[in-house]
Amino acid sequence: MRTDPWTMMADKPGNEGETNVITKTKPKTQRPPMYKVLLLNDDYTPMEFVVHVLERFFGVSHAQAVEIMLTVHKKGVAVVGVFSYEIAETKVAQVMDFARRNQHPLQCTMEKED
Ligand code: TYC
Repeated sequence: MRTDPWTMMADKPGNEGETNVITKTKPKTQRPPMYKVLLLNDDYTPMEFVVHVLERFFGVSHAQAVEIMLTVHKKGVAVVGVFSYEIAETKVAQVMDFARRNQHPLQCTMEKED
């Protein structure tokens, strides 16, 4: 014997004249929030150091690294990547630690994507 809602709700003796409405609710697939990793300009960190950081921690080519570095240099800030919270946190910590160990004031932060 069938017991699925479509069969149960079907017009038949005992269900005469009733309106059969079944709403299928689509399960909302919710994505985890993503975080932008930002690199900030300063007057002291050498350009080559920033380029090296971008190649080393963000896996970009030398040409891309130079391009991003120059964007930060000219505009003051640039998004260098978008990651899950944990990955973004790790990238920021790696950059900040590497800059500090090399005595450069380079700043890297993260920001939740809208
Ligand atoms: N403005 C620095 C300089 O002229 C270079 C620089 C670029 C520093 C990007 C930080 O995130 C930065 N040496």
